[in-house]
Amino acid sequence: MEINHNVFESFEGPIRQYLAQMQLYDAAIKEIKTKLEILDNEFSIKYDHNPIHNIESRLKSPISIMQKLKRRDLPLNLESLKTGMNDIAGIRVICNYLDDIYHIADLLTGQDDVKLLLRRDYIKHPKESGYRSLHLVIQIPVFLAERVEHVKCEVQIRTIAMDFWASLEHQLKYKRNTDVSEELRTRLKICADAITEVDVEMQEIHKDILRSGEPDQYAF
Ligand code: 0O2
Repeated sequence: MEINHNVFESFEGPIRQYLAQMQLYDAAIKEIKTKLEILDNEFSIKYDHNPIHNIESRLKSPISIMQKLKRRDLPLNLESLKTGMNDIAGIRVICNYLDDIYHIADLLTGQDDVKLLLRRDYIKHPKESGYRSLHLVIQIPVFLAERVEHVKCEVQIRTIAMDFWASLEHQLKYKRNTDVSEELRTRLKICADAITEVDVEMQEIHKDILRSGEPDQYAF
């Protein structure tokens, strides 16, 4: 999100504080994306393999923020936004293979300035819907002119196949204003299970190719 500073300076009070807070989340997203790109580049040079297929990011919209705060019975103020929400800054890392997810997560959270606040492994423990991803809530320092702010960001890491399923399932469930029937939920879950098998098999094929003598090796 690019912020026009002339407009920014014309705001007072809570709106200005909200914009300043959003600017911090925006800065955190930029920092974390850079970290991920550096890791991906290092892999590609050293091992001829890119673990990251692509990276997406977003700042949660004001409407979504308000809805989430209301759902959780939290007051609509800056404090509950900062302490009660983990996903105002969100990064989605789409990896090629299952192993890439855990390599990237370990390398990112192993960095000195990255503090891991929460880790939810919905790959080893998928949600009832069939949703699979590794979720990390991390905190990183953002250096401003006169102070350092520690800013939270949710990083969702998943394979291309998991992302394909989650994107379509999200559209099918949330873009409609009615609940999805039990039968459709079961069919979506069957698709999620089929995709899991594909992910595992693609990983195995990749490993077999590596074993057969290709130069692409993981060990640092
Ligand atoms: P959006 O539009 O993606 O942002 P937390 O957010 O951690 O404070 P919560 O809500 O319990 O608490 O977190 P959870 O369930 O660990 O992760 C929420 C996010 O994961 C969702 O964000 C989705 O992005 C994704 N997600 C979780 N379950 C599902 C699912 O069944 N299907 C799909 N497609 N995505 C899922 P939001 O806020 O719902 O929306």
